[in-house]
Amino acid sequence: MKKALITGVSGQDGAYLSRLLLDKGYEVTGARRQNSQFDSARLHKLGVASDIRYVDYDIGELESINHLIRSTEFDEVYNLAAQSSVGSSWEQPIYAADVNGVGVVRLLDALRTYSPHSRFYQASTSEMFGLVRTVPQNENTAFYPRSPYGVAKVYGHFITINYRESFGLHASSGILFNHESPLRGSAFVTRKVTLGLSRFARGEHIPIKLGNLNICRDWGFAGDYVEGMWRMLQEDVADDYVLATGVTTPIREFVNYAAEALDMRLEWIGSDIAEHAIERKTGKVAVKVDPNFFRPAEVDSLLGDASKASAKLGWKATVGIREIAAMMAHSDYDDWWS
Ligand code: NAP
Ligand code: F7E
Repeated sequence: MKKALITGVSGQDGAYLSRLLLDKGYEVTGARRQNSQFDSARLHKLGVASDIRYVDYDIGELESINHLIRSTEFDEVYNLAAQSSVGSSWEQPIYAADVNGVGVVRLLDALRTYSPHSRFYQASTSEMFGLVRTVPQNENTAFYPRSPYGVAKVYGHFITINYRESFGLHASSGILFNHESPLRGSAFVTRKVTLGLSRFARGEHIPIKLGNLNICRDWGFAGDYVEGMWRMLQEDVADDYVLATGVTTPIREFVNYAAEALDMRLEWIGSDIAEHAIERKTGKVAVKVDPNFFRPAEVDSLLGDASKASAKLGWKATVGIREIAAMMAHSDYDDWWS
């Protein structure tokens, strides 16, 4: 039985990856951060909470990481733990640097010292492309991060490559574009929209306040992306891969897809900060712009080219954005009733 360690096991990807690995017969250890109230809601939702073995650790403490890596000989280590909110990274830039950047080298160094044969996955991100240099973005596109989150992730990405090249670790980095699901955190824009619209559909007519509606993202389904993570670690040679759908969609369009799924029709009126959407049946405002959600620096548009993952890993995204919006909207609407 293969043994896998997942940091960030309580998050969206941690839950989907746990389910995937358990289905494949792995023994899954989930690293939980010490001194935080462990939220196992997503793991319960996928029915895997009681099949995981949990260990407590602190990604900020070298001794804690060393202890974690020494405790078991893991075949595969997936580093998903992060301060993952780009917006919050401006409020806690040093924390973001420590968890998302230096935290990665703490793990890599423990692996080099105590478990050099473990395979390692680093959760890199399309946010590293930031102010994009080419369209679409692939593994050769230069990085230009636009947030403390993105800057820290660039360090995590390159230190993973450096430990692979310096010490021969089987360390791979997945440059994943945005991926969503009904388990997405409620502060991310897609889930904020599906939660808000499902409340609206239930009769609670409070407008959703959003930031910049012109932003475009290459949104995929989290279930597909954890399969890609696993495939990277099954390769004989470690490498870096982009995972993306190859389709980019403006936020406004995502809102329309989610509304459609809830049998609502939106009419967009006005521009810039006066832009808003009226729901036709009720005549009430369902969405409006609130500049408080604008970011100090933006990533306007991302579009990924996952042809390397397709050619080498046989991976491709299977769920389109319209389907994802409907899946999330229906899940939020149904949960409301239960
Ligand atoms: P998520 O749902 O926000 O989960 C983040 C996880 O990290 C949670 O388990 C959280 O634990 C943990 N964490 C937060 N701060 C921590 C700390 N100081 N020490 C240890 N653990 C900490 O994120 P996700 O969407 O699953 O993303 C997984 C990884 O992929 C992250 O590294 C993210 O940056 C990266 N990524 C995500 C996307 C995406 O679109 N989802 C795209 C590219 C890359 P608690 O429950 O204790 O808070
Ligand atoms: O924002 C805009 C916002 O917070 C997407 C993380 O998983 O994916 C995620 O980061 C876009 C941004 O995700 C609101 O300005 C407008 O341009 O859903 P988000 P993110 O920042 O792309 C990447 C790949 C990761 O690696 C991260 O870990 O939507 N936007 N209005 C808004 N965003 C939010 N959150 N809330 C709004 O009201």
